[in-house]
Amino acid sequence: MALERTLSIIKPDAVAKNVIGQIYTRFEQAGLKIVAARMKHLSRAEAEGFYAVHRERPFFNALVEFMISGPVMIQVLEGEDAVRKNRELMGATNPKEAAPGTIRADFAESIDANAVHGSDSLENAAIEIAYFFPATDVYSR
Ligand code: RTP
Ligand code: MG
Repeated sequence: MALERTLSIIKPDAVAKNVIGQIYTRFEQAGLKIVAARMKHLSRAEAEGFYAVHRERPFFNALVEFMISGPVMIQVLEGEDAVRKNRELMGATNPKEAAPGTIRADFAESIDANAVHGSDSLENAAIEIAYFFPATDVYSR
């Protein structure tokens, strides 16, 4: 299996709940290394640009409003099969459907305030990592 990188965002609801450390522990226990990290309060333009693929979806405005409602914690995770592994740790988009023990089952309230983002493919991971981190700020190890 290949060493991969994926982009993870701890969304405003989970930052407000003070569970950054608990979520980081799950990444670490799954063998994912944090190789870049940054806390940031996204501007509307940054959030809209990040979610540009969803621009035509009915939930786009609500998603952007939520993502700019407070600071987020953005990290690059590195490890074997990192994209899929992170999605597995996250659980289903709707926390009501998320498997027990997943981040969303344990920390998310609703499909809008669902605690975390994770890249959904290796291709999108590369695009999303570059959106937030210059290559020199990612410390592969
Ligand atoms: P994410 O991108 O945040 O990791 O989540 P995801 O892949 O599981 O879900 P995606 O389809 O990419 O949607 C992005 C975010 O938009 C919100 N959403 N709301 N009301 C709705 O039907 C709906 N569908 C999606 C969620 O907050 C989702 O995480
Ligand atoms: Mg997605």
